[in-house]
Amino acid sequence: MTEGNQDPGRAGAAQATRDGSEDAPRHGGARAVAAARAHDVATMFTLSGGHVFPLYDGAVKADPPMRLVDVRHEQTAVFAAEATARLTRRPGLAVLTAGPGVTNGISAITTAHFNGSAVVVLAGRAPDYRWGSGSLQEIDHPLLLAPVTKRAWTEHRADQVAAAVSEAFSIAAAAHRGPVFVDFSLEALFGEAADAGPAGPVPPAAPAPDPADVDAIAGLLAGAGRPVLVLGSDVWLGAAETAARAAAEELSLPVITNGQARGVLPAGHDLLVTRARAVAFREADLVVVVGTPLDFRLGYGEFGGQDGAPPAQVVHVADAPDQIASHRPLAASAAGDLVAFFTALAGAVPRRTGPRGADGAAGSPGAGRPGAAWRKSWLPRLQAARAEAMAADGALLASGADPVHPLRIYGELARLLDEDAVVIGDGGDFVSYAGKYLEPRRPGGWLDPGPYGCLGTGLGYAIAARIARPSAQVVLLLGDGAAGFSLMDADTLVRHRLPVVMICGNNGAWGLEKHPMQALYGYDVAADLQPRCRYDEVVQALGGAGEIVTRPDGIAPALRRAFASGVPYLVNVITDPAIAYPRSTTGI
Ligand SMILES: Cc1ncc(C[n+]2csc(CCOP(=O)(O)OP(=O)(O)O)c2C)c(N)n1
Ligand SMILES: [Mg+2]
Repeated sequence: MTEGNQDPGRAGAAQATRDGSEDAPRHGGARAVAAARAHDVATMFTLSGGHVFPLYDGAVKADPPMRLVDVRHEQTAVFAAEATARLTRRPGLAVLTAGPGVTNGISAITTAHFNGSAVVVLAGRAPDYRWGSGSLQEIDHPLLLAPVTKRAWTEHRADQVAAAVSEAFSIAAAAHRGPVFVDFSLEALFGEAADAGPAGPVPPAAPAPDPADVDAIAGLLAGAGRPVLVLGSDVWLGAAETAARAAAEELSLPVITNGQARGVLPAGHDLLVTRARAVAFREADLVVVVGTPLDFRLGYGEFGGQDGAPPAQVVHVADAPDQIASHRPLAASAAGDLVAFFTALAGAVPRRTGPRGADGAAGSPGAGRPGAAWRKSWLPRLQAARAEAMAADGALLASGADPVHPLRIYGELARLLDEDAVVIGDGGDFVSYAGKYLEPRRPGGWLDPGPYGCLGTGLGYAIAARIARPSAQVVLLLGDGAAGFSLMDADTLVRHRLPVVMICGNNGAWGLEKHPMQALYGYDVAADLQPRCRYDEVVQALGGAGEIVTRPDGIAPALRRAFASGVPYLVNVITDPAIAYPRSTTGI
């Protein structure tokens, strides 16, 4: 086990304080760790390299030591930091060594950029005194990182390290959140400073949206006949889940959720019509999208307009003005704190519809009741479409087909999941099925890769989830292709004693690419993987456990063994390679 840094006996003489403000000379690494801790960071995810040794020394000798989780690929370290931010809503920290350590982390940093995740990446950097002479791994990282971070810069002075780290965390955590990168020249990190330098600023609270904007949205809702409210990840990340649910309930708004907002309305809630998405988006006259971009996942914000009907009016609400869509006309928009938005909206709509009455009928004294009009026919229409979709699923979720239909796995898994389970998806078709058919009962427990769609998030997300939610079930759904990117980090689960249930939907193919290529060209290449590859034995070889399942009735008992095992466990389910997820969009 490599958890020796947890041993208080190893804490040395140079103790870090929470604010790093005492005056004894300490190296930049100790200053950085103290500053990170002052921003609520509990864990450093990393992969070793000499350029960052002082950050480890700082972690080990802090009092108490900072938990250090060493992984097998830098992208896993950054994905773990990203999942920490997404699950705990406090910033995540990854430490990468110079050069290839940083470049290996870039896909994960970009994922954090697309997901609006508050991640700070601290990195080593070749020494200043030799800069330009070609020392090992000398490269100017911030130039590479600038396009995918909120800010990327180099710190050259030991006495500025604490301030730089503190500033990085403040920038990352301020709405709209995102990754921040700082690299430290060897002089800054190994050099000693007597002074911690100026303290970094506290992240500013997002301002409330302009009341006039909220009022305009309330006016649109008051005049709508078929409105839909779409909730996305920033509703969760902005801690607005309670306010969002209260507003939806107050206004009787049909709700569709995506990303980390899944679960804001729990599975089975009257107003949750995610399963009737197609009907809702086709027939709505007003779509209010909050906390998620109008990207390919939402048809780029084009709703309705079929068969000669006018397109729906679209409202976009985000936590910061630069997140408001500019690629399509909007009927209204608002930017700012999302709790304040939902609270203001719930109050503003009744004001626009008149006094609240008892029966809600138009033209009666109850006409002012929020949602009066759409409660009568629009909501029931969506609820009926939802019921129809769910009834149609039943047969496949219970499918006895051999080879296994992937949906049967979710039929079995849904029965075993606790309310607070964390479910992570890393893969193609296999994970698309999960996104559609596993409806969370709480927000903040679902992690998909987000709009950047990067395969390989799996083990990093799982490591972080296990640490962030120590008593919850953590389930990682892996396509067999996706598994190849990060499965070596099952070793990290084993070394750090982090039990996770991994379920591999093994169709022996890059399914999400194979089927579309077949459809386009009538043949496919570069899309096959080894059939029945024993990914379960990979995890066993790394010190975990696992088993292969080839028949539908073997799934439930295997999952039960996995949950009971208390170790990293991979259930390798061989699924039917002929089955393609029925996809209506390619995202292009
Ligand atoms: C890093 C990265 N490389 C390639 C892709 C393109 N891609 C998207 S889905 C997919 C296939 C995934 O296969 P698998 O994980 O086995 O899931 P399946 O579709 O077979 O269920 C590929 C290659 C990607 N999204 N990310
Ligand atoms: Mg596959």
